[in-house]
Amino acid sequence: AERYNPHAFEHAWQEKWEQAGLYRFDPDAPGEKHYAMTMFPYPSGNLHIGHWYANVAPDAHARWMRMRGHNVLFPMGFDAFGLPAENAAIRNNINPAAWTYSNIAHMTGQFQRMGTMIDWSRRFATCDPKYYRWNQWFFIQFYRRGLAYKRESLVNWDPVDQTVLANEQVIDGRGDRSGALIERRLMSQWHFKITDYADELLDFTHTDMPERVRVMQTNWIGKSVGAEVTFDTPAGPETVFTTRPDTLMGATFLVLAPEHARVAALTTDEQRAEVEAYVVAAGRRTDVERQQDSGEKTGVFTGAFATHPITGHQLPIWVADYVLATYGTGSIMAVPAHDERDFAFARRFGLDIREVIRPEGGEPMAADAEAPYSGEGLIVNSGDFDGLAGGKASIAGIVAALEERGVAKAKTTYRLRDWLVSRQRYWGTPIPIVYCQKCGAVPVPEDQLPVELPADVEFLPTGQSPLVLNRAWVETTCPECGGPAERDTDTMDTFVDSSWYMYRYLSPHDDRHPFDPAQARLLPVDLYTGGIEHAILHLLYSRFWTKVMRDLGLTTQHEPFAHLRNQGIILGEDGEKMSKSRGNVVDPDNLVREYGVDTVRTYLMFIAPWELGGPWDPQGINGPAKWLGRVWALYFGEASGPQEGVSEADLRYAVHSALKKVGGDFARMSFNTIVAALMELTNTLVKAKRSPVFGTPAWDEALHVFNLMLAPLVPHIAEQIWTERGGADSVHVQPWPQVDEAAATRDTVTIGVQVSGKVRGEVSVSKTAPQDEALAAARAVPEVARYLEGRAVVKEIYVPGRIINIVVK
Ligand code: ANZ
Ligand code: ZN
Repeated sequence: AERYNPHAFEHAWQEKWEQAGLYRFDPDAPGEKHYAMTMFPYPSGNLHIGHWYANVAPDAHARWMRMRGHNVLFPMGFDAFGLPAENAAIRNNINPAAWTYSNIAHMTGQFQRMGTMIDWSRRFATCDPKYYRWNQWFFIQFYRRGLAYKRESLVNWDPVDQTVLANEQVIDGRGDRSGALIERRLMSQWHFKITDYADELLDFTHTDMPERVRVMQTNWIGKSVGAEVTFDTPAGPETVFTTRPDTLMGATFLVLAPEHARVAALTTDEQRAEVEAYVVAAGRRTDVERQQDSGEKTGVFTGAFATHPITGHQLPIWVADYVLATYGTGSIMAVPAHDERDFAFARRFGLDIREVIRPEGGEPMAADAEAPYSGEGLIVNSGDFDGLAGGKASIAGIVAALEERGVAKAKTTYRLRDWLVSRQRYWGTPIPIVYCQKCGAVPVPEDQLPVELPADVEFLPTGQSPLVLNRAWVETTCPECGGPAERDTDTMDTFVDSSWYMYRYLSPHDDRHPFDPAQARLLPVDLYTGGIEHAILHLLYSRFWTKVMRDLGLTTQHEPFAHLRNQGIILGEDGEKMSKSRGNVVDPDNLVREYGVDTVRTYLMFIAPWELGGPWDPQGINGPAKWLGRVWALYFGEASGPQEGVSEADLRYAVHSALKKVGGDFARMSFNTIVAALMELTNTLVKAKRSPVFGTPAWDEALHVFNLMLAPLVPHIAEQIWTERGGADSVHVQPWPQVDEAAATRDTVTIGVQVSGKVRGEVSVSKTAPQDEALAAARAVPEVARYLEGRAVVKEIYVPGRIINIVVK
């Protein structure tokens, strides 16, 4: 009767669903389990359109899975530790916990307004001591297994956020949050030994991740197969890592990283001042700057020479910052004839270039060559090795030969570093270690966990964590000897929190285990969705964490996620990333107030292929708004307009072929095409309402099936329709309808009918209709009949399923 007014019922339904516990997950309910998760948000204060985009489509998918009979767990929590809370505390003198929890309350309300099927009884925040005590418990298990260790290391110091960052958090030499230029500092820090799992992390057999995510992780781990070769030097044997042992005879000098421990010992007195100045200058440059191929190579001679292990030649030893201290052994054998960087360096400083790989049938390298040769070929100028194939293929054989002579050893190197977890910040999980003068580092006994963050802290911009300044908290007793001891004043990287939160949803209130082992049958997460920005860090860390949990006997899973899918990004109208400073931010709350939740949900699924995203179009939302108005009128309005000729078969074909398409598109997570298919079906239904099929059982079936198809996408209007049509219970506990395959496939096709080569009308006939039948149907089409009247037919052409042409005179 009335027009579509979502505000009349959307909120009421949300409250009813919540009261009825409609979305409460019961692990013992029937149906095959399906664990769906979207990446939990940081409680920054407000849900933005990106959160909506990330959550609405997976919600529709989870609802669809539920209707298909799965027992669906779809939880949500908050990634609640981290710098913004602390920075807000420093700026506005508010407690980080108060700031965080008030944001969580607000954002939970916003999530509820989205109409998702999230089971809120499982919500948790990682800043809750009930959660982070398990971070500490895990830390201690890692420590006991030798997977957590403390060592001095050269770290990335963010001078703005006043903390150390993991390599993964340094982007182009800058802190990923602060944007500050990162400094290098030597500090004693806790690390997790993710490198123990490097090879296993390269294996994606048990997890289905998009190709580009696998590539990014693989590159990050950066496995290089090669050899270590040892050269004698005046300061002892120096080992280098090379991926090209086949070029050993072309090594004409060695290069050490400026931070290499042996630089001082090798440097001769004449060279000392120059080398020291160079090392200081290099310390000010970031790894990225150093590795830029464009910049001119810099370096300095140490004055010392190394002995080539085969020829005995004396090779000068240089220091240069294109060699990184943190990769391989921090030193290289330079082969300028075949390596770009070595070539540039040799040209710059006039060092020898010796060709050892030559393309088959090629000329010897010219003395004034302008570039190295890095391709395949035959080994030359290399004594016994001459004539062998050079390049990757022959490396194993060459290494074996060098191993026999005792000058090299096969070696595989990884770019991946151990995970640095110490942060000099307050708002994180305290590291559960105390330091005793007698006993050294001692883990806090498990029955004393959690080590809680003290609440009475002051935030002063001193560059020191409030934990350091809180002596009452720092001073404690040693669990081993009872003597005086001090707590570790660092907190854990917040990536620790998100590395295992998928387990916590299984039993979020368990205070005896990180998760209840009886719930392990719900693992792994069947479908994990989130942004591509987490392709490396978060995913690698959580994969690592699961493997450690497996090795601790906590799970039998090898991977946390069976399938991962990434959504795209909704950009501003201008095609730029949405940001307050650009003034192109779209506020979902305003859209909901204006159009209602279901329209916003529809638009976010319709706006673009979900995995691609795209720019926001403020006009675009009118389409979905109008569509839902038509859907409403279809059920509750008066039919008006000319009579139509929809048959029962037409209607059932439209309904069941749409149902089939929508099911397939849900399985592929192709949400925009689902909305398009339902819009198209609406057109047919609107026509059918003005046709003889109206009021027949096929009509009732159509309205029923369409109602069920709407449910996952637009849960509120679907529920309202369901109830007003007298449906029992909720539309959201109904089974997904079955496709009637016979109805969904039709062998009829629509063919254009030409009269003397001009298309005058269309006719629907079976693909296999005999000529008489097809032509009879064609002549009966009114537009065609008009052109035939009073004319003589000279020829009739019929290609079944394709062409009908009636030629007249
Ligand atoms: C000799 C050689 C000859 C090399 C040649 C390359 C080509 P990936 O593939 O990335 O692992 N290298 C080793 N340690 C290094 C460090 N700490 N800093 C900078 N460069 C380093 O690269 C391995 C190659 O990079 C090694 O193989 C070494 O140079 C260099 F025709 O050794 B090669
Ligand atoms: Zn002690």
